[in-house]
Amino acid sequence: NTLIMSGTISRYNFKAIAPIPDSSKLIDVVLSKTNRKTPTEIRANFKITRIRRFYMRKVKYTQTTCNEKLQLIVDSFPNLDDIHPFYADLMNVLYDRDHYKLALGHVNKAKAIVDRISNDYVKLMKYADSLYRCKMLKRAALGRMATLLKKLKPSLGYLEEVRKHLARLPSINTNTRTLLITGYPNVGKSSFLNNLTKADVDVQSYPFTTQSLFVGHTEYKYTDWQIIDTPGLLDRPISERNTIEMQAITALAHLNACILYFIDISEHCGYTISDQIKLFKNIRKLFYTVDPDTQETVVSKPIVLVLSKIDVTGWEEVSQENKDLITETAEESKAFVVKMSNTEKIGLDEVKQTACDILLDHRLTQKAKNPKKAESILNRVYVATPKRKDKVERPAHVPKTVLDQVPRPNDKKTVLE
Ligand SMILES: Nc1nc2c(ncn2[C@@H]2O[C@H](COP(=O)(O)OP(=O)(O)OP(=O)(O)O)[C@@H](O)[C@H]2O)c(=O)[nH]1
Ligand SMILES: [Mg+2]
Repeated sequence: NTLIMSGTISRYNFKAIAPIPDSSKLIDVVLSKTNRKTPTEIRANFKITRIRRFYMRKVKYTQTTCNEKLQLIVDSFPNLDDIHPFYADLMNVLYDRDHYKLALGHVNKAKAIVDRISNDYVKLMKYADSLYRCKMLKRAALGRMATLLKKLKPSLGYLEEVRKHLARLPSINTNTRTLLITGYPNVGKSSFLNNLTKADVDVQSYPFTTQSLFVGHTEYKYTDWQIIDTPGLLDRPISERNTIEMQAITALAHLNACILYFIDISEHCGYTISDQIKLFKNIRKLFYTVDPDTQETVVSKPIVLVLSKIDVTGWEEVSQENKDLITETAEESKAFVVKMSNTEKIGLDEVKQTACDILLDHRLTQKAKNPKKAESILNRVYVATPKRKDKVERPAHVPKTVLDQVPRPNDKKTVLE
């Protein structure tokens, strides 16, 4: 049986895109290649057919180089329809899907125009009756191609900016085991990532320190886990969220991860516990899905409510009202509650273990529920039942020495010390 790899590629090498030349550089490269590869070795006394052929070749050569360069640019950028929805959405948030598609479309369309220019002038050259005419037509053709490339300036400039930014994006694997940290600003998210990984993310005593996604790696049960830190969120409708917050929302919506929702119970972050719970309830729908069979809403992502900064305010000091609020919310969302402190290093491992364990558990149940997965596992299990080849009885032979050592049911059990 052949194993067919399906699904989308989980990791993209966005860092491998070659720098995009600006339009004048592109014109330079194309024209100088034409000059180098098709040197002028033609004289007025040559036969006109030979002269025509020479200049036609020059125009066609320029057309080919031009289109090769443009194709290379188009091919080097990911197609938003082919990549994982997380990356497609993230790129939409960061670079605007329409702008991106328009820029690539602009470059792509230029190829067809180059072809048309080339064809038009090659046709005209068939009627040129002198070296001078041929040369003028060639010059006009190359000139028009150069003008066309010049018009690509804004699109090429934009694509180069996108390329530079893409190269700085963290490499998030959409398939690997993931813990996703979220919550209000200033609640200790980045400090937690730094405590568990070598990520070394900036930590400051003011909100909005983290402005993009960060990824760190840790080990649990002998496998690699990625932990993603996200920018802090405020409680507001999605339409009012800015680019920075939308990166966090995109990750929350698309990544199959265990969600670590941080609640600063000391309220030192500047937001009350009840506000933090309100935000949780607002974004909670991102972790729910509707079961296609029962039409019931189910919690599709495991959640841990991480109560942070317990070195400042212990759980006992939290008002009864807030305690109830937290406990009820956790029950509603089937979330686990773990208390921790980054500065005193209390509960760090407990948060990690809880999160990892419930994600592993969740992945197992998801796999068992998926009928396709179950079927594919069954397909790999094959129970062979041998057919009898004759009537001869072949009883199992157990040596007497072994039989003698087998304890009978009424033998006394020996207890090992
Ligand atoms: N006392 C105490 N302070 C903490 C703890 N964790 C973080 N802090 C402090 O809280 C402040 C914010 O910490 P960050 O880790 O930057 O918080 P964040 O959630 O990443 O904040 P944003 O990036 O702005 O969303 C810093 O001054 C930290 O030193 C903790 O467990 N106890
Ligand atoms: Mg941060």
